[in-house]
Amino acid sequence: MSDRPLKIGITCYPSVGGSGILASELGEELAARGHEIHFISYEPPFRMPADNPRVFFHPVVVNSYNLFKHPDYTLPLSVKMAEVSRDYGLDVLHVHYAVPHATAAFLARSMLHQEHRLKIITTLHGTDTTLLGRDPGYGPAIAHALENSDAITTVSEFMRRETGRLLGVKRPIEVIHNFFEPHPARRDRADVRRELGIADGEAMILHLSNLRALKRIDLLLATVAAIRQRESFKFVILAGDSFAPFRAEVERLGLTDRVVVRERVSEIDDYLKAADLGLFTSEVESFCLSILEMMSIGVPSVAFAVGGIPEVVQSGASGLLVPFPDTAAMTHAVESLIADPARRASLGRAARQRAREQFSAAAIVPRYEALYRRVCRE
Ligand code: GMT
Repeated sequence: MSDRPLKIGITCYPSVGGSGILASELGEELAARGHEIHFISYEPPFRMPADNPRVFFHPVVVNSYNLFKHPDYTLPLSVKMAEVSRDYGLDVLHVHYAVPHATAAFLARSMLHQEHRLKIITTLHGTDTTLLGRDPGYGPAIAHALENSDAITTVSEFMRRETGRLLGVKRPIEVIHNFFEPHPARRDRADVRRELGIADGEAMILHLSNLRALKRIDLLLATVAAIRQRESFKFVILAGDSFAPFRAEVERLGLTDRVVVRERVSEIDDYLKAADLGLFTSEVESFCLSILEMMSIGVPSVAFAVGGIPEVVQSGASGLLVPFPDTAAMTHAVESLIADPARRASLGRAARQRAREQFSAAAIVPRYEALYRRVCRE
């Protein structure tokens, strides 16, 4: 196949979440490289590029019928995938997060029969393997959809191993790590810190996530509550979901004057740039895109050494990792960085360099392009 621009369908979860963010950023980067991008989902992805003539959005409409106790998304999604593939002549359908996207893509290809040999690439992001892959109600369907994809990728070596172990997939799984490109600042650092009430001399510790159970917000708050120099920091949480269920715990731990929460912020870059260090207590992460987001602007993180995180952060060089679930070690690591701005700066410099060399769009997007061209040729 020549190097003509490709027509690529992308399906992901549009709500706040690493897989949707990665898929949106990938679409933006591919469009900037001349490809035509068709997002297919029930809503425009959270960070879908706006006003780009090469980016299209095709909504999947889910009607509710009294007959069904649970509305079905898989079938309308597969019908829309088939329709868009046929009408726009898609070369590739790239689905992010296997459930139910990979199964819907398989159905779409079956609907098209021989009229259009649609290529399907499935990227596994995390709980599609580590949680749903273990569920007997999902595992066999996920494995079936993977065996019927033209290529399978995932975001870390950890995930590649787990997918083999939990789903018994025999096909090759290519590891293409996540990437992130920082956007230009819109507000200056001092302005953002003023808005958040960070006083001079206070370190800004930042956590961002969708607060799901595996993020272990209990351990996060326990770590922060144990920091001895109470006046030395503010803890800012950018919450992708309502923080209300955790308010009582913040109060119980006496953290009300230390914790600042912003919910469902779409422009996170300015907050990242205002931070001094990141803090993450997930019990499992296939990669942890939030850590990379901070690394890419030179902010080091403290996290548990779980899942794919050690592939992203080299402990002691580009951040600090401690064994799960040792919150005392976590607090100690945070305290050491609060007290040592020079160490923060040197870890931050190394983090930024690593992000640029290993996990930038320039390093990663060509690998997806090469994969698309390879499956189209096969
Ligand atoms: O698998 C999930 O829980 C959902 C997914 C998401 O949409 O946030 O998160 C995963 O994908 C991200 C992007 O590849 C990774 O950075 C996250 O580590 C991963 N989450 C988990 O593995 C828990």
